[in-house]
Amino acid sequence: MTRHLITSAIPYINGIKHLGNLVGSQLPADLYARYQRGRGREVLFLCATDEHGTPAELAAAKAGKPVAEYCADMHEVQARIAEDFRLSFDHFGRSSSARNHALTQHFAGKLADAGLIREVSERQVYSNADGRFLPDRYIEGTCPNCGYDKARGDQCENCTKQLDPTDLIEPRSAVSGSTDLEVRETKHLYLCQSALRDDLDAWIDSKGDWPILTTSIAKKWLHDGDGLQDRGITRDLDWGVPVKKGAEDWPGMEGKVFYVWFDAPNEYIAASQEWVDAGKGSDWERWWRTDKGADDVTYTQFMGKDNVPFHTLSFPATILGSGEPWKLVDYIKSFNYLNYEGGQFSTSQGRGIFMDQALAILPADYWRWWLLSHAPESSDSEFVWENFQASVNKDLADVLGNFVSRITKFCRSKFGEAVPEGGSFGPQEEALIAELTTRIRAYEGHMEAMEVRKSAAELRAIWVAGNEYLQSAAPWSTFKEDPEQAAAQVRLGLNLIRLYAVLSAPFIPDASAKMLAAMGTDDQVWPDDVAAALSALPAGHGFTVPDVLFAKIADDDRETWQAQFAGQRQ
Ligand code: B3M
Ligand code: ZN
Repeated sequence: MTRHLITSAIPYINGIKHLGNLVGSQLPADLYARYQRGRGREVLFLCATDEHGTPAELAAAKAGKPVAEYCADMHEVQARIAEDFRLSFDHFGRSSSARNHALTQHFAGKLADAGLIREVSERQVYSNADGRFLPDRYIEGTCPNCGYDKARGDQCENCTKQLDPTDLIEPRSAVSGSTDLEVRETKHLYLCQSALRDDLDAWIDSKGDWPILTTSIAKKWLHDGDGLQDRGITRDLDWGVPVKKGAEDWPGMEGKVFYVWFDAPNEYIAASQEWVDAGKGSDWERWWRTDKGADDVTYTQFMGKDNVPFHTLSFPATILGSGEPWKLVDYIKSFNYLNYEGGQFSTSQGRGIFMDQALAILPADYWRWWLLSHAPESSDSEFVWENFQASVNKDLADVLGNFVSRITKFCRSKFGEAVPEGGSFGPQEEALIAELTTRIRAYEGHMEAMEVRKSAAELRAIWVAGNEYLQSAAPWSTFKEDPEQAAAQVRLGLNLIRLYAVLSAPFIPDASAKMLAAMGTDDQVWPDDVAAALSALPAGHGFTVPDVLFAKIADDDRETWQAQFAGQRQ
């Protein structure tokens, strides 16, 4: 059976992430991991914090902490919030780990041995006002490709083009705003990506099933203009992976570190080593080395569209260039952006809702459901409070929550707190089973294809089907003339709760756990056979009426939150 290696883009360490970050990588990756586990497949789901580069240094300076301490603290904060959002990573690693240092230096050594690294005397931007070399992302200016005036020296956020700072028109220091910049000579290492262009091109061509969003971005950077450019992979910074060739020093590179985008993807592999070191697993190589069994692995990556060039070109260039039998990604699921109330979510401007703030007002499931059912897949999508309120109130409270509460309370009042005996399924029940079978197969298809919105819509339709059945079977009326028949209807309804818990767990794990607990079962077997699944809880099986699964959001609350989040995060 295939094993699933799943990674989410690793969030930067420089602060708590907003909901736009969450829905673009970690949350859909979690959905997929939970679904695959639910189907009984072996899964390794990894994420980490991305701890190097200038953003980490600057955030630490702002927090008044040494950068290593800042990263350690912020890693804990992010890990706790991830847990509170029920992100089910098998390991949440750190790109600053000793494992990643060693691995990154190892790759650099292999690439150098393969003749894929060259030294370049480079002219680099030095800020006289700031008294330092300015790393790429701390130079801002106008994008030569699209004209966006807040493009950063490493990448234009607007058109996703990877840039070099000297490409920018009218550059300025993002640290001080100063335009008193000069260019100084310094030596750096370049990865000869251009030598791998044909290999990368052929590899991407072999991925006919990838989403268009992914392949179009990759193809654009392979073929537009001069094609794939060699990339500088070292920086003049203190914090990062020291430049070494394997375990050896690299003459002339003293005091330099690898560029954060050179080390960050390697952390996907290093995280699996950390997972073993932490005693959670025993063999990382069977997930990553094709000479050690990883040929059976299906590897899926989740990320926002701005991360696609690094995963379709840069990281594969490292892997292919090493000449070693590492597992390459099989499928890249990428996302557009989620906007917030008519503008962008923004970490730097504190605009939107951040993960900790979200959980302070409502439990994880509410957010998970809205975010996933509105995932920015085919285009950007937008968070609007009214829409969030309506979707929670309708889908979660009226459809799912109400179903669970009605059937359990009715059973308790007429038959007591055990699955009732008697009666048998007739045409109405057969029709429901047939509809559910069709819908569950469709749900599986969408989940396998990582069609997040379609999966959510199908799941909702599955909940609706149960409600409609209950509405038309009306056991409360049936009970008056035919209590046996009502018993059969209620038995089906109670079994539906368990079925819903199993199917819904990837989206709303806490509600799912509550439903299973109320049904007095931990039978989470996937409903391959729907009829069988609907008799899993036999007559006489005890249950309890759960507390309200989802509270409705009142207009007052919505208005309060709307006002609370209208400004900037302090
Ligand atoms: N930290 C960017 C981001 O969080 C970056 C991803 C790295 S994936 C190896 O969007
Ligand atoms: Zn641009």
